[in-house]
Amino acid sequence: MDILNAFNEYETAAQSAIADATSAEQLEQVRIEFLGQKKGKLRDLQALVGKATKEEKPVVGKRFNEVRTAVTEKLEARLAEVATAKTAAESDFDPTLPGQAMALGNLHPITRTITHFRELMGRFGFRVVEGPEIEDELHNFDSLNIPMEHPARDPLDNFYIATATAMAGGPILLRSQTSTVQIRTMEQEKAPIRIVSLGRVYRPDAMDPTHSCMFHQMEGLMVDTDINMAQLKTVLAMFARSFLGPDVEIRFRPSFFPFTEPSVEVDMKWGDSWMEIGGAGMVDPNVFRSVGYDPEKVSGFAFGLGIERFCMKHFEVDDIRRFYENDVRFLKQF
Ligand code: FA5
Repeated sequence: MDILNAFNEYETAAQSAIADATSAEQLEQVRIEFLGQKKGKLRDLQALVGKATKEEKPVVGKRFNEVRTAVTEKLEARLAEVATAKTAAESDFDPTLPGQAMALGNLHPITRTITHFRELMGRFGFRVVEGPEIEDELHNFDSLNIPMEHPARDPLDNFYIATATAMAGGPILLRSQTSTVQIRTMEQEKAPIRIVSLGRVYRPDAMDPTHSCMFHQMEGLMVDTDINMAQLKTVLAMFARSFLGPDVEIRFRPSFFPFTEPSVEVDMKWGDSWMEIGGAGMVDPNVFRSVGYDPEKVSGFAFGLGIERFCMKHFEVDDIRRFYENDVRFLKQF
């Protein structure tokens, strides 16, 4: 039937005109041309329907409606597509620009040092344990044989936390040393013990090239039946050489800590002078008693090392404050 051919031709032409249109304006032109009420090609088709014979009419009428609906729907769909494309084109998004490379971070030198310390001490057979940074006086002082009148307890030399103290019903402070973890470990475990604990400690010290008010310590504790000072010196010397190289010079000086007897301080060569890197000694019998150990049956050594100072030597940093200024130019070097 010629009429149906005309419908098909109309539909094909309309579909391709719609597909070719790339803007709302062009689509409006297509609408006027194909669906327009006044002069559009649809009117010509309508005229053909009018001319159809009585028999042809039902078929032709149905086809007319189909074609009109199909073209109208196609036009609307394309209009929506063009509108979305326009939004994307108008935005700042330019898919042809090269991507922005992600800046890769790296671990803080102190974090790297801590990881390295753990690994070295693990090889010496020391297990890593954790302890809280917020402490009571029992663990920070009492059990460590630090008497009530000792200057280490001075509120001006510690960070006491007023609110926590009020809530706990007893003095609470930020721990001033990791020796607290010796006590916590011995409270929970029986000898033999061989642990290290690495973490933050806090002291209101004046900041200078070797002092910070927050710094890190590595505590070590070894308790067994026959531990002596020679073993302590060997472990510390081996550790220092493993971390800082075989040529590092360290020395031990007699010193005093309430929780060790005898006690030493450990220094390392720093240019033409020496820098203190830690304290150590044989665990004081009073400490053993405070945790329920029998000092006649066990002996032990303990040490507390300043992690920042090792890190300074290792990475050749001459001022501790550099670690905590968050200067990316400095941190990038590691
Ligand atoms: C102590 O803290 C003892 N608890 C160490 C100890 C443990 C002795 C076990 C015996 C047995 P001292 O206050 O000296 O000791 O600190 C130990 C190390 O921490 C120092 O040698 C130093 O390396 C480091 N240190 C101390 N104060 C600071 C600070 N303000 N900033 C950076 N490092 C510090």
